[in-house]
Parts: sequence; structure tokens; C-alpha cells
Amino acid sequence: MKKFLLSAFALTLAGSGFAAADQPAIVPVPQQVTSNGSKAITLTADSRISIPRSDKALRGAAELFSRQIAREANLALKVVEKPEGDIRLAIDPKLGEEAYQLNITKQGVDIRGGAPAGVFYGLQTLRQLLTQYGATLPEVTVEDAPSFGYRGAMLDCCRHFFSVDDVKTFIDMLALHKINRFHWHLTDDQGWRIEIHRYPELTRVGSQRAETVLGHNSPACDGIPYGGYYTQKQIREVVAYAAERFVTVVPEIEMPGHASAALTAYPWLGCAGEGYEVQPHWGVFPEVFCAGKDSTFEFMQNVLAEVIELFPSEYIHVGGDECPKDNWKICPNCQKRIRDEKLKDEHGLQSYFVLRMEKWLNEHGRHLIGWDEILEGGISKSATIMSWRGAKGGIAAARSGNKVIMTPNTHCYLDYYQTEQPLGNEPWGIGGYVSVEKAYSLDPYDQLTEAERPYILGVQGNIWTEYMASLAHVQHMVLPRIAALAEVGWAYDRRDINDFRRRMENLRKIYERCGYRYAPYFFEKPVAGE
Ligand code: TNX
Repeated sequence: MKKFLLSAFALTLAGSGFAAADQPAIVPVPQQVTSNGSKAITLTADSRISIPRSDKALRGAAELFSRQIAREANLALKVVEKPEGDIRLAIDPKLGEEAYQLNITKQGVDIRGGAPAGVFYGLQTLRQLLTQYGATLPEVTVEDAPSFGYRGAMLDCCRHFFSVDDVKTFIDMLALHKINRFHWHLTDDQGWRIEIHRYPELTRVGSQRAETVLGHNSPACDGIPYGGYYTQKQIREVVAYAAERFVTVVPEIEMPGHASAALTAYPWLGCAGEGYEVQPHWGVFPEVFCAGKDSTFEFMQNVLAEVIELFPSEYIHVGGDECPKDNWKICPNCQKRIRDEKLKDEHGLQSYFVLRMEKWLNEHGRHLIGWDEILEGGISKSATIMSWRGAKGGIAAARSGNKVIMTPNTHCYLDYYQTEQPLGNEPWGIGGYVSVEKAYSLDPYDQLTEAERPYILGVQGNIWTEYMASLAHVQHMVLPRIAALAEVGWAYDRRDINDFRRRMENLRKIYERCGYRYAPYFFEKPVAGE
């Protein structure tokens, strides 16, 4: 029944003369929003955005906002370094870096952020208000700061390849939702997508597959060669584009599993040393990096040396998921390593692999993230876990004092269907079912004590693209579910699904104005039993 009740918030507004529907509709919901509904100002073609003299980061944020508004609200706002503009941006070091305050009065719009990121988020809020009210804005006061520092989304560019322009659009979509991490899945069995100068075969051979499987788990393939990769120049361009939107790109280089593409390029990286192919099928494959040979580690370190030059991110993701141990069991080099290092078994060998890479990353000033499988043979205290097989791994990691990013498949897998199958009539997903409401209900602190909570860095939505060959399909899977996850990450303690529904109608207008495809189901009817 809950879904038919107005939220408490809406009820308090009834009778105030300012209808609930007119209340500011901002996603993710800010910490505090007040508005009495009276008219404050009208922005016109003569309106200006003021920035403090020669602040490069603020100028970037202001100009980006100006371009967004030109497209979405048909307002051309110039950026000036004079204080008398109508929208005034400033840094207030008393606020947290991503925190901001927004005041709309008859005197104009003031946005103060703890750092340029906070100002950028204030501008993104203003963007939503301009969509809601048009150029005539009511008096509004917003005070806002995020619940979690890590608010992420992962895009798998291996199963299907997405152009630089597609990736940029994806980053735009994240920034709109105040998401600040783009986890870029760059290597997998079906394609190696990042140029590494020292090992040119990785992309010459490893980025191309002969064909792609047809249908859902069918044995047949399409016979059409498929491939693509990002040059280092393009990667720098994407990293810079993301940084302008206050998004950090976290690259993922998979090891020791999901390695078919790398092994096809350099067969000496595998235990058998031959018989590899860039996979045309989806799934988990026994061809993994040999953990016995030192040459594997040398290769990996050389690859990561180029990776850390490209990505300023503190965190580097090394995968670690779904690594079958079959070949290690029969490989003399791997067995020798287990004996020499006095490891318990092949899980111990996986730990050895990951720890050795972590040591290297730490020596180079970076931190390691791995999927929750890296817990299996034991991990160091300094590794960060991305919990995907439910929250169990994340809970265990937090309890042992490791940092955690929650991305349980039960709530965060955006390759799952959004309606119940087989009744739904959706474009393809991989299976499963994660409604917007389900994503919205994620509690990253579930089962954790007060003392364990600080280990949870944040949340992330994952877009695995086995069944998504186009950006339009990705958008359908991502929107609006990423808005639900963004609200978990930004506004953990103040969620209300009914109020979210009201506010999403406004965000939906931005999706439309930006030409983003989105799934309609959430806007059509509430999910039964919610
Ligand atoms: C599991 S999540 C995987 C991916 C697949 C995904 C499909 C994870 C670390 N590994 O390789 O694409 O399931 O949902």
C-alpha cells in the first residue's frame, strides 16, 4: 500500500500554497532544500556567470555548465571574471570538497563549493532547477554534500567496444548524476582494448576476435570479425574529459583470469604456451596467466607501468575474479611456485599473484582494487575489495579492516533485466532482475556495525556488455537505474522512493533533452509489492 501514499514531505507542503509538485526536484536528493515558491530571478541572454579571477578549474566548470544550459534550456550564458554576474561561483574552504551551497534570491544565484568539484555539483543542481522551472527561478536554498566519497559506474568495453565518443557520452551521463568514478573495464577474454607500447601484439592481435557468439548462449557464431582498441592518445583524451567533469577514471587490467586475449597475443604468458584464441563466446575460460613464470610478472609490471602513466587515479583495478585453477594444477611452473613459496594450494597461488602486483603498485604510489574473489586465498590489509557476488565478500572484508566498494549483483548489475522475465518485453539482458526499486533499496551498510561502516568507500553500478552492442542499448540499461544508485551513494540516509518518483520526472526531461535513451518501465507504474 505504501506506494499509494504521499510522502511525509509532500504532506507537510500541502496547504502551504506551494504545491508539492512545484517543490525543487533534484536527483540525487540534497541534504537540505528549502523554497517558499516565490519568484526570485529570470535569467536572460544577458545573464552572466561570474568566476573568481583566473581560476582555471572553476572556469572549466562554468563553461561546461553554460554549454549544457545552451542545449537544454536554450540560454546562452557568458562566463566572466567580474564579480557582478547573475550566477556567482566561489570556493568556500569551510565546506567539504564535494559539498556546496546554492542560494537563489532576487539578487541572483550564489554557488559556493568546498573545492571546484563542489561548485560543479552546485551547477548540476542548478541545471536540474532550470529544467524544472525554466529561466524564471523561485527562491531556493540548497545545502548539500555526498554520503560516500566513491560513487561509481563500470563500463565493460571488451565484450563490446564503445567509441571514444560513446565513452564520453557515458561519462556525461555519470556527471549528471554526481557520480565521480568511471571504472573502465579494458581487458578481457573477448578483447584487449588498451594500447601498450611495449607489447604491440596486445592490440594488434588481442583486440580482434574472429567472430561473436549469436543469441543467448547459442553454439553458433556470426562469422563477422569484431574488434577495436583505444590508443594511448585517446585514453589521455578520455581521462582529461572525465576530469573536467570531476570524474576519476579507474582502469581495470584483468589478472590472472579473463586472459584469453592477452594469451593469444603472447602465448608465453599462459601455462601451456599455445592454443589460445580471442574468445568469440561469453563466459569463464580456463586460459589464465601462468603464475609460475617470472616473465608473467615482468610483463604485468611493464603493462602497469604504462597504465599508471595514463591514469592519475589512486586506485588501479586488477580484476582477480573468475580465475579457474585447472591449468595451474597441471603446470610444473605453477606447482613449483606453490612449493617454493610454501603456498597452501592454487588459491594461495592466486593470492601470491595479487599480492606481488599490489606490492609493485604500492611501490609506485598506487592502491589495488580487486573483485571479491581476491579474498579467497588471503589478502593484504591495504587491498580494496569490490564486492560483486552479493555483499558477503564486502562484509567480510570490512570486518577484517579492508576498504570496500559495494557493487552486489543483487542490486548493482545493470546488465540484468529491469522487468520480470519472461513477462517483460525488454531488449536483451544477461538474465536476472534488478528493478529501479531494487537498486534504490541497496543498503551498503547492511549487517555492519558503526565501527565497520567507515570501511565502505561507496557504491557502484556495473554494466557488463555481453548483450549490449550499442550505446543506445547501454543507455536503456543504465537509465534510470543509475539514478537510483547515485541516490544511494549521495543521499544514503535520506531516501524516499515516492519522493524519488516525483523528482525523477524532472531528470527524465534532461535525459530527453540530451537525447539519452532510457528504460520507460519505472515511469509507467510502480512495481507490485514495493
Ligand atoms: C561476472 S562481475 C563477471 C563478468 C560478467 C558478468 C555478467 C565479475 C567480476 N565478473 O565477467 O560479464 O558476471 O553479469
